Amino acid sequence: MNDSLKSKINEYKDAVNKKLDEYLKVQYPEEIWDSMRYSVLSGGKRIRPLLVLETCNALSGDYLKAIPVACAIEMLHSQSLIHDDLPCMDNDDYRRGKLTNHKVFGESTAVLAGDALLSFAPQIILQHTKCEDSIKLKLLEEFFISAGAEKLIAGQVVDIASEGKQIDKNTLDFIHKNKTGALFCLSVRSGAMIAGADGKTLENLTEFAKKIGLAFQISDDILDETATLETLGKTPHKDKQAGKVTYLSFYGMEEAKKRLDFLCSSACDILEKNKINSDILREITLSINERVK
Ligand code: GRG
Repeated sequence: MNDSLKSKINEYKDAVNKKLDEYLKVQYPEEIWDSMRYSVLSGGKRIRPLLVLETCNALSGDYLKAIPVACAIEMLHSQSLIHDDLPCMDNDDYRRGKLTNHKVFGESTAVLAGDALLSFAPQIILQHTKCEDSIKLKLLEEFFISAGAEKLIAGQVVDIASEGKQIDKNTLDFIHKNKTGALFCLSVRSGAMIAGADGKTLENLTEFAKKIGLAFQISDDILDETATLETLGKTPHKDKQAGKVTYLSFYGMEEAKKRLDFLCSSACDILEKNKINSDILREITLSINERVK
């Protein structure tokens, strides 16, 4: 990646991290804000906020206007990780190279920190996004749908119900289109809506986001098997231990990598065909493929 792309990506990440820190100001009772801050400000690749800001920028929007929604989506993502790590779900001790939220703050505070992030995030969109009310309403509608029983929660429910079972490809796709793909789509669409994208552009970008969302999950499944606690930041081999079917166990390594490659190159084709000129969206796509190289 060239230096100017690296510096733009760092500019985006710094802007998001600064605002997250600002929005999540500690108040009484401190315990809950400390717990929320612990997870949200604990690193992470910030891929979803980057997608929001760069999609807005690539469509000639002002990316600064998209920062509140980028932060809100990162809060939602953090909430889903806190709850996913709980003993009643995936039961993980490590996340982003640190102890999981419930290991530090206890289960009841971790549940409440997730709940608090989920209700705080849309307030950030509502109070801080400078755009027309009709766009703000649409951002909120898509945020709530993505977080709810039609998307994120649907994926999680079917994932849990499928543990130890030999599921088919449609079920596997359903889980990950919702658990992972939904927030990729929400990110790209939110950035595009703030830039004032038309329906056709939104459709094309949704197709792009679906492909990189699935690609990201395939790379995640491969890394769960091949990476270490140090590089992964969380306990490896969890999927196998939980008896989960993954893209890796379903297709085998060679085919899984082929699919990952295909999804990333067709995502880049969508950008090119539709003249969405963004070296950063392209670079993010390539980096998803590079994760497992
Ligand atoms: C929304 C109310 C509500 C509940 C959430 C727990 C749950 C229901 C859903 C689980 C969603 C989940 C954990 C999906 C996994 C997605 C995924 C690939 C996470 C890893 O993302 P990275 O690698 O993480 O971008 P970093 O740490 O870099 O941010």
